[in-house]
Amino acid sequence: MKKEKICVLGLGYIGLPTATMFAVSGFEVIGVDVKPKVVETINKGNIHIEEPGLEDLVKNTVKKGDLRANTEPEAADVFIIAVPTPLTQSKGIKLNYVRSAIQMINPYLKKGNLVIIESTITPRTTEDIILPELRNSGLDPRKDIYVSHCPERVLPGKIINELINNNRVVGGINEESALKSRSLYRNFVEGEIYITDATTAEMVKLMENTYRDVNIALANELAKVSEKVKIDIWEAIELANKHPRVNIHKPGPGVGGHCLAIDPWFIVEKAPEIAKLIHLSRNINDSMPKFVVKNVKEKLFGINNPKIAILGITYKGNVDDLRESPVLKIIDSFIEQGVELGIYDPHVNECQYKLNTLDEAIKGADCIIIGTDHKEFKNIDPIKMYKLMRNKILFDTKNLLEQDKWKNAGFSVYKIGNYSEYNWHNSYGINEEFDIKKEMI
Ligand code: SAJ
Repeated sequence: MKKEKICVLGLGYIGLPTATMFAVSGFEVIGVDVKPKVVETINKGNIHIEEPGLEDLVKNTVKKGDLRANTEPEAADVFIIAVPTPLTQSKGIKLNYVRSAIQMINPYLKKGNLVIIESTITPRTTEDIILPELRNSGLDPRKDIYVSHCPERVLPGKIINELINNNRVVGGINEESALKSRSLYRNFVEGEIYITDATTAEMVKLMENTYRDVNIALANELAKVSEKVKIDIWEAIELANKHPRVNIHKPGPGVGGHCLAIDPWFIVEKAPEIAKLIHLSRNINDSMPKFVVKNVKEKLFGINNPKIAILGITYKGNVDDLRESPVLKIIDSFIEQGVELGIYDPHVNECQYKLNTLDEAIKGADCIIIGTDHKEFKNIDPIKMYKLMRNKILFDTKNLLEQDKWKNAGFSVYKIGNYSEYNWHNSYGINEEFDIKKEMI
């Protein structure tokens, strides 16, 4: 039997794993990317992004001939669009990559084809922009083809597992489109696949990331308040979350990545006069890099020509992704102020800054900032760091390191939202020891 052919446009963090999963599931898949280097890398069976488990799958499927890449699309049964939808300087949504992807597939579209938009888009984009654009193919998208918005909801670092196991929402321009899309994803999705209309699916995806962004903004605001009332916000959040209906997220240096830091703006853009909480939350999260810089400068007060070692610059732990990383804003601010920096990130090979080894970054430094919660950092030996540094200050924006271990090694340890030195249970966590001490009082 002839294999169904799928053409995936955009071979980034979502497009490439999705293309690969369809190739693994028995489809003939053509991946399209405008960057010749990406196409070349994939055709050699290699990958240009860091994602656990992906490289082996790409290698195998390319070898078998089930996945190949090109800079141009070709005729297929299904077209999946997974190109970026970035923000403009003024926080508007740039739809030009989606538009040009549709323009690229229009000459190849045939009756009966299914077109799926996976890229995150503003509510009503499928109805108001994608359908008119598809009409330029000469076909009537409501009668001749099937069209759906099927947003991806996977977490970078766990993409393969989540592609298979997460529940999905599939929104069609009509019921047939939704049903056809559901059967397609069924080939590898083991989670539930819920069907709805395209606009609801657009909104659901944005709401998920907005919920998280607003929740993190609350945590960040509470962290700032905790410094005023002199408590450790990390302990307070852990205790509040013991309540069965409370789930406060974690404070940090800000919110990065291409989802949480971006998606809420899609809603704000559509309804600026209504979406006030969402807008404010974005501003609170965007204020965190400045807050970190101010805090660290206070700790460095009186030190001449300080050097700061920044460990971890990606937007979150254990990925190589720098998109919207708040740590880059922290770095830029220190560079602007002429502060000497050592920068170390075991997951990043190349970026706009000069990267150091851990020892180079730490040597002669006065302060370490933990910017990202990479798992490797937990094994850093504070005694070794102590010997290499001039002053011994640790500012852990992610509450990653064992505070007592670093304190015992001679470090002054600070976190966001932490004034625990004022508290009588300073060296106790939320553990048995803490409960015992409480009982004694
Ligand atoms: N962060 C905090 N505090 C927290 C949790 C996260 O400051 O308590 C920060 C992280 O450090 C990071 C940012 O938020 O800078 C975003 O990280 P994340 O792990 O929450 O999310 P993403 O952007 O990697 O992936 C999200 C996921 N969405 C949800 O969990 C609702 C993922 O499922 C989506 O597929 C993805 O966005 C997307 O593509 O939209």
